[in-house]
Amino acid sequence: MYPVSSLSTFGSKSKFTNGLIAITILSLPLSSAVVSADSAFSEKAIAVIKSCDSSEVMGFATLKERASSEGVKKIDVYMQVDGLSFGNHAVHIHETASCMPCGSAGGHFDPGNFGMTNPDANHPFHSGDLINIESDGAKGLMTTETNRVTLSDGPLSLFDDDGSAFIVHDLEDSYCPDGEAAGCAGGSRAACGIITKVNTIDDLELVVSRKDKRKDAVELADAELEKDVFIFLSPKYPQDQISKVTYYLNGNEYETETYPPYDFAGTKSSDKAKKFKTKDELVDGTHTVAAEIELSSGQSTFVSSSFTVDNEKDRFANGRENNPNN
Ligand SMILES: [Cu+2]
Repeated sequence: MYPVSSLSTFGSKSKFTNGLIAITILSLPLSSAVVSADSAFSEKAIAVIKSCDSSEVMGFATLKERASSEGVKKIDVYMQVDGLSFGNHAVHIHETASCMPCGSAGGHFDPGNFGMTNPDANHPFHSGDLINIESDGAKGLMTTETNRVTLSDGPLSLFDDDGSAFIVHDLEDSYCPDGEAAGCAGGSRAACGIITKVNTIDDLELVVSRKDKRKDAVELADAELEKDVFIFLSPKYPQDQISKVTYYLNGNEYETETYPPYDFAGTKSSDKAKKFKTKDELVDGTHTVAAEIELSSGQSTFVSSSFTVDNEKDRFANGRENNPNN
C-alpha cells in the first residue's frame, strides 16, 4: 500500500509517463518482446517495476549475466523503485512472467526436482530469493548478484516456458529465521515487473573517458575512477535512433539529454562533454549510473553500470598527504 502522494513523486517528473514501451513490453506475451539469444554469456534483461495497486511505473531493474573465472554464470542485479514506504522491502524473482494482477506472478522461482515455490516455506533458499531493497521513503535502491538463476538457457534460466517476474513486497524480508511463518518473506505484494531479455542492444552501454572530447573511452562497468571523468552513452549504438536519455546516479535522477552526444553530466555548447567531478560528488566506494533510454521507435530500455571511485589512492600517489604506508 503506497500513499498516492509518494507514488506521484515518480510520475510527476514525467520520466516514465511517456515510457509507453515499457507498458507495451509488459502487456505483450513474453515471446514477442524477447529477441533470440545469440551468445551464451553477457546476456541482459530489464524489468519495468509497476505498482500492484495502480499499475503506475515506479522504477526499473537491469540484469546482466557474466561468467566467473571458473565459468559459473553470475547475474548482476540493479533495481531502483520510487514511492516505497520507508524501510526495507523484500525482493524476489517469482515463477511466472505475469503482473496483472500481481498474484499471477505465482510463488518464488525455484525450478528443479525439489522445487518448492511457497514463499514462506524453504525461504530464503529458493533460486529466486534476493535481498531487500532499502527505501528512504521516496527512493529505493538495491544492487546485488546471484548465481542461483541464469538469463541464458539451462535448468535455472529465468526464461523458462512461462518466464519470470520481480515482486517487491510491502514488508521486509526477515529471511524466515524460524522456518515457515506467514508473511516472513515480505507479506503482500507492492510492485511487480516482468523480466524481459534485451539482447538486441548489446551496443547500448555506458562508457567513460578522461577527456572532454570523449576519446579513448572504456566500459563504465567495473571501471575505477578518480578525479574528473566524462561518462556517456557509447556511440556504437546509432545515435539517431535515440530520442532521450535520462540518467540516474545511485537511484537519483541526475541529467536528461534529448540530443546526442548523450553525456551523463551534460554537454557544453562547444559539443564537449561537461566534467563529472568524482571527488566532489561521490565518496570513495562503489556507485551506479543507470540510464533510461527512449528510442525513436517508441521503445524504452534501461542500462546500468556499477563502478568504483578511489580518490584516496590518487592523493597518496601525488604525495599531497602523508601516506600511512610510508
Ligand atoms: Cu516474493
